[in-house]
Amino acid sequence: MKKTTCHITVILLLMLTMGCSERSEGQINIGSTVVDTSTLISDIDTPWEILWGPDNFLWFTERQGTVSRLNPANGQRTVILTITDVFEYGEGGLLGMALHPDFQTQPYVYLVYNYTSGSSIKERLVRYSWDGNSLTNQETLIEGISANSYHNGSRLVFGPDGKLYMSTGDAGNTSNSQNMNSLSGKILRINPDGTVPDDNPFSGNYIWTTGHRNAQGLTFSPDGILYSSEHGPDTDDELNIIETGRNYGWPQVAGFCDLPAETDFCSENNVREPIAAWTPTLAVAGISYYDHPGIPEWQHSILMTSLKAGKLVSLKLSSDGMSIMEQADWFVNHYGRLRDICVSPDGRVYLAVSNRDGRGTPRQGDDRIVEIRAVNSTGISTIPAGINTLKIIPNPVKGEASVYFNEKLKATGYTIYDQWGKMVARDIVNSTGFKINTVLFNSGIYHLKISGPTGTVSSAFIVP
Ligand SMILES: [Ca+2]
Repeated sequence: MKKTTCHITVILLLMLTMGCSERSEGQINIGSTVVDTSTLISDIDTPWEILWGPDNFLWFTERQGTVSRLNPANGQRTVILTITDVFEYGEGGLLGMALHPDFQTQPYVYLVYNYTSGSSIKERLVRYSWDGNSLTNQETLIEGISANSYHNGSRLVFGPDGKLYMSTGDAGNTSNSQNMNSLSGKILRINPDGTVPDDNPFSGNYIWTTGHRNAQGLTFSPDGILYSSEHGPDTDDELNIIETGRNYGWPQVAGFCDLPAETDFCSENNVREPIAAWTPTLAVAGISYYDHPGIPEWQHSILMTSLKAGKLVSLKLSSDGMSIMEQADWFVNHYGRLRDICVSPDGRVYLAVSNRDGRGTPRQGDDRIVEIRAVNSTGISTIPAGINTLKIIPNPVKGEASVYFNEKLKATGYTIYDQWGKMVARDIVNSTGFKINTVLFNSGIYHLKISGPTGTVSSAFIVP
């Protein structure tokens, strides 16, 4: 099999200049887009998973066993769970997290962590319930997965099919990856209640794909393509497209099927080659699909963090999402080791810095979560100027709507009143655009008021 398309152009850009917003630590150019960079929270310890919650807060895990909720407006952090039997050792500990996609009616939080059983290290997938203040009622969904002090995966992500996807590492035993009786070295597909989906490729088995070494990045594109980053051995870090029932080759294959010893195995075992591979390795970790006009240069790209290489990599996808057209590197050696990434609905990017993970050199304030934000968010720029501008799109509102207002308002919060003047919703505002959700509203006319230091703007909307 020949090497698949991977035309990569490396562009190194890092031009730090004077910042201008309140907490800005500097600006850089992403192509022609100027972004502010700032530290949202510092002095945390090995943040492993960061995600944007449906409550418009950031949620993150730290490897030692804590789950926190972080206010993106002011960096205020609340610890909502400490798991006491987490075994943090080497690369292991509390790892991935995902929130149920229908969180409003099914407020479940899924977590993966390592623990000890006798003298061995294991991995389990658990589910907690969010009660509005803390995570309660741990339920074990899968346990006893072989783990080790290294190669434990484990990223979690929900797919558009409502199923939970989980990566596992080979646990330092390369024979696990091709062993259909082992859940290690795989990507698993799981029902939200922890059972095996009826339509998995291997009947009665969680296994979705085989032949993985240690995948620590998972993200879906809006087209439903599942991408995964994977740590290679001393060569061949990979970016893969995860396809039902395919074999990703480890330990017989690293990177592309390009060595004589690899090609036979690849053709005999339906091996899916990566869409990109890197030698020397970068130590690739969390990935996110970026699709927002805020930073147009990153639209339709996979943004990939790296630990050893200490940089953010943007990978521009082809229109069908099946190959990579261009690579660019950002923040090279600027923050140090980068473990994970997430994107807010208004196009801000958050990076989890991981210099306290035992492999890095902590700097003052480490570890931290960094925010990257376009100075002129294009989420608002299409709205005509004028501080009284307030748009609710669409209106009437069935379910979710986007709210746009002038950034000069410097809004800090919004309130929604029903037609009798009763307050039905309120929240903080931390950007120049946000979403409202009316799923739980009765039919009627409502008024949205947005307030800031310069005044209040309001607009009516209809829930049919
Ligand atoms: Ca190879």
